[in-house]
Amino acid sequence: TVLHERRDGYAVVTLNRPDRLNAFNEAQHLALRAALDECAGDDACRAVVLTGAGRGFCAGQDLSDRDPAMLGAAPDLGITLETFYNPLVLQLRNLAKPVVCAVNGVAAGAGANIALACDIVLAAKSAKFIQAFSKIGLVPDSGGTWWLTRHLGEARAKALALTAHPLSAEDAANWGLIWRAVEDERLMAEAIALAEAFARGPTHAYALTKQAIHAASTNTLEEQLQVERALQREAGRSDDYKEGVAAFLEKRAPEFKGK
Ligand code: LHQ
Repeated sequence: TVLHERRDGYAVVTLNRPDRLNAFNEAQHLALRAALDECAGDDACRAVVLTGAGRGFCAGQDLSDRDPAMLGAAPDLGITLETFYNPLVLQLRNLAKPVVCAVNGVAAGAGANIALACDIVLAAKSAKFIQAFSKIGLVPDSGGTWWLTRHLGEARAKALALTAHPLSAEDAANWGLIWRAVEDERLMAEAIALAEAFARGPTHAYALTKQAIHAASTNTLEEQLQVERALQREAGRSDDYKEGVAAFLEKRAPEFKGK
């Protein structure tokens, strides 16, 4: 259900249920969580690319899954979120290395919002982002209401959520929901180029940068300046900072170790 390729300095993790557009069942959740846990714990892995096999990225929850929490007269979807989706969103967000999402095709429901939980989202021009939830009588989950509102503002967030309008990759990029829309045939090359660059980068400083930007969402300027002070103090003690300055002064490329 998930392919996990370990490459030189980074990992490529591929959702792999293409006949279901990589919709999530329990097995795919567990396999993705295990792959990301391994990436998190492996110092040799300094960036992650997340993508999907086949023509879709991810169609969200597999609506034919037999998860007991989803069955019966009064299914408890809260249990499904609490058990699987919420931890996944936080795992992606809190991973102490950059996560690049290569959205290769349609990203619907929780599939769209899991893409948005990644640090840098590249999408193939043919891909679409669909907040499909309202079509089946649900509420956007997996952070959807948070990402849409933060990135786009309430007007566009509400329209996307209430209408389930399929947002093109180019509109998503122009609106600031994702980093870039790229030609379909260039998608993986561009995602890999980013991961390769991150794999040679100051991994610890990247992790601190993620933390700082996440904190900014809810902080005042005064609070955020304090966050930056604390994180910069930590970055300033790293080997990579020493190396970065030395390389600059010696007019050579830095050799970051990620620490
Ligand atoms: C699927 C699915 C799918 C199963 C395509 N499941 N088979 C959280 C907690 C608990 C419960 C509920 O949900 C959540 C979060 C959520 O994610 S809710 C939202 C769930 N996702 C959706 O509602 C999206 C459903 N899919 C679609 O609307 C379409 O498939 C999209 C727009 C994604 C793609 O349309 P097409 O390109 O026309 O493809 P298709 O519909 O023909 O799909 C291809 C196959 O994949 C097809 O199977 P088949 O056997 O006919 O070839 C679909 O049944 C299957 N598939 N999504 N979520």
